[in-house]
Amino acid sequence: MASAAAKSRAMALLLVMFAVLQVAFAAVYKVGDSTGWTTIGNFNYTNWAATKSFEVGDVILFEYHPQFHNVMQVTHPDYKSCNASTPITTHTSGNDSITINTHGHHYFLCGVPGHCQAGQKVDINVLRVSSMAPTPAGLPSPSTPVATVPAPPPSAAGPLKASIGLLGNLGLAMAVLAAFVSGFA
Ligand SMILES: [Cu+2]
Repeated sequence: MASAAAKSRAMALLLVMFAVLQVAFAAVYKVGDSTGWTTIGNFNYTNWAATKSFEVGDVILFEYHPQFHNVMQVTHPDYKSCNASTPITTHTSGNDSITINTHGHHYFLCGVPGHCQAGQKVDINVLRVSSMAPTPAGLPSPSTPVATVPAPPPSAAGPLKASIGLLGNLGLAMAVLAAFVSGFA
């Protein structure tokens, strides 16, 4: 008969394995593919994003000429109105890798005047159902106000539950979580 301590060690190991798997599964998406991040050619970044299934842990790569463009993560209202005056974060290297750490929408635009209006904006939306990745504990997620996410109905979803969601079975995940938590109780 396994002791509670042995059980919790096993569960901890399981979580580590899932974390490792997540690293292996994380995808890198270059925004605009071969076009990159630009206003030239009126690339449709909305259509580009619509063909992707983003997951937590994925890396969004913006490649552009830093003299002509930049990348700003912005709020939903600023995304809609192309307001570049109050960005959450700004990237200017021309080769910016941004790791998506949370579910929901992540709004990016080019802050150079006129570029967002010309379509240089993209919404990286990580759906809850498609994302079974672990959420790093203690990581702040200020960029994605839950209130702006229209879709899935609120559930008891939390970071811990998400961290074992790779099982693809919510019920099993909850059971494992319960065992894991009780192991430490
Ligand atoms: Cu630009």
